[in-house]
Amino acid sequence: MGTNVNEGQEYGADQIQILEGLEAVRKRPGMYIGSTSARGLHHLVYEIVDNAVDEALAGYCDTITVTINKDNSITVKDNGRGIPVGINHKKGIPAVEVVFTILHAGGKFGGGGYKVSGGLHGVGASVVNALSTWLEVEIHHEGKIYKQRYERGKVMYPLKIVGDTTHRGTVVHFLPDPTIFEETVFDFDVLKQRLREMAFLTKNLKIVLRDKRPEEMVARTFHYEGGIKEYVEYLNKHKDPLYSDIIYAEGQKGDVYVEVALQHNASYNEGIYSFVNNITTPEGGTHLAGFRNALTKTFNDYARKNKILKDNEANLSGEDIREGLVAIVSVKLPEPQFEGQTKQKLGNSEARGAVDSVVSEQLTYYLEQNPAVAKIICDKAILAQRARDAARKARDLTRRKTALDGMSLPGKLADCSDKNPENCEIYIVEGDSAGGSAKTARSRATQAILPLRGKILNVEKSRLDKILVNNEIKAMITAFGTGIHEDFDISKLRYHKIIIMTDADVDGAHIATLLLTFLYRFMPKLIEDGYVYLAQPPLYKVEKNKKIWYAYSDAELNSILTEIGRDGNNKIQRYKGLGEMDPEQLWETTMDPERRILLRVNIDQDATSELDLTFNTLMGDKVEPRREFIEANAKFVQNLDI
Ligand code: TTJ
Repeated sequence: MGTNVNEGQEYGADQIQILEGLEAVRKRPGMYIGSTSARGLHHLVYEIVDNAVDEALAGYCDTITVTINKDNSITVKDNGRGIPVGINHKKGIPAVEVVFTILHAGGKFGGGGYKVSGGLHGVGASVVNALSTWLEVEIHHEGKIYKQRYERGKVMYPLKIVGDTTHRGTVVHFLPDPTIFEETVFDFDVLKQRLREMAFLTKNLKIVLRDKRPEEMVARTFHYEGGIKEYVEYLNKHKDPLYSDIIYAEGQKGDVYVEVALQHNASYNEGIYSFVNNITTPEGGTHLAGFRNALTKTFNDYARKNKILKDNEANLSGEDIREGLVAIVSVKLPEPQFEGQTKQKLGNSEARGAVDSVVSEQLTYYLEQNPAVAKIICDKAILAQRARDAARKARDLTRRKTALDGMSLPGKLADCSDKNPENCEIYIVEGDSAGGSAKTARSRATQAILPLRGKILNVEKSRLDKILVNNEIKAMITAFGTGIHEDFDISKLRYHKIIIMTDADVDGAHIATLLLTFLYRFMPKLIEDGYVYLAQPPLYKVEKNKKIWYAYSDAELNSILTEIGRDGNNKIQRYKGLGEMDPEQLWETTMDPERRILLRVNIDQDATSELDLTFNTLMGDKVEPRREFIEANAKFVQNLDI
């Protein structure tokens, strides 16, 4: 049915080349979308949405709707001008067909706007098509609906007109190929996070995410008139902003469009997130360097000029000025060059100067107009400077000490006898009594025990000088052996498993979170590389006729009771803490490598500004990991003001 748009289209050498191109994508999908795991699956959606966002950036589209359908297919719809349906003269087929069947053909057809290119993932719609069981595109253009369908990248029929319309825009509907992807179920929260980020980065663009899989459809709308200003506001929502303005600079230098928003909070960390053409650059690059340089220079100039810094006082360092800073640095440029191992670092040198000059000019002006805010920031930076001096002295002292004494291990540590780190694990245990049980229970050769007393310092709420004199923190740093921050050296790690063992209750979860926060801020690589684990003590002990079962969740308790029969002979004990277990029980349930459950802690690599911890269960066939704990901790860093 329908009218053939390009009657007599011939499939010649060009078309054969096309098929070979998409065949290559199907043979080595990882080369084009990074992986065929859940991460790669979700990238398909971003690839398609990126095209619609380009149309929004060009000023022709203000709403994008993404729908997860019942069958886990995805529909992306925009109200832009529509992918061109006219014949592309070079290829002799409609431009839309070029977009979906020719590798690396982007959506730039002489129009304005910035085409996202480069980076691992800016690979385009044809890759999504190649990796889909089927894909249908519908274009509403000048009263007509044009349609084409592809299966595994192959054209099913020439572009045809299938009806009339009063709308304009593009609809793409696709089903990821289950023979390519290990995971084919979309995660609403993962899409939500990225789409929200895209909406923040493109002011006034409305993005709707709908999930039709549940009985009742779920929908979220992301629409931010303030763009990245609202992004900063959102990131500081749970923090304690030091002033009410969000400082904002925007401008264009040559080909580079620059937008920056910032605000300080009362914390001691910096959270600067940089983007190039709406793609996150976790490793920064020239745009970030330009921003930092402008910030340091502008504040020092201001502080000198206004006698906040005296002539005989040292300059504020960049780090001092960035203490408690939350900022978004977003640049758009026509041909971004990505560098570094993971291609996540901007290399274009023109971006450095562009960001530097836009920020310097507008920030200087802002500070002059807002002396009260300027004073607040300078005062915080001066306090940071003093604390940093004190911390440096404390650290020099410990460095000298460790150099002289060799390694003086903490007194509380019961070390293991094996000296090969690969065989060794260290249990960080809450409380002296549980620590005592663990010391008795452990396998001495490979398991070390470090008991920690009571409350763990919240590193989010203290400056470095305070943190480095804390006994618990010092004990962990010396026991691990790696050093911290820029001194960190993974090759000195003394244990290849760092296992946090706390009570299975709210307080235990809180302590575990504080410990994870410390590790994340001081030795993030330990988490990134998968050395950090959470022990999972059981919640229940069931006894019947001298036989014992342990349950690690309510669900498991239920299934045990179903199995053994629910009668008066069952003795059920709810463990409230590690202390209620004798050493033998602790060994059997939580420490014996043959029987225990460990959760490995990860940092979600795609969650840029909203750092999430994820947990992988080791021995996952045994039981489900404890849900409450994960839920309490999943939104880890975003809510780092624990
Ligand atoms: C290009 O310049 C001429 C007018 O149309 C421009 C264009 O390609 N617009 C466009 C593409 N709008 N929307 C898209 C698009 C939307 C989706 C959902 C998917 C793809 C691949 C493109």
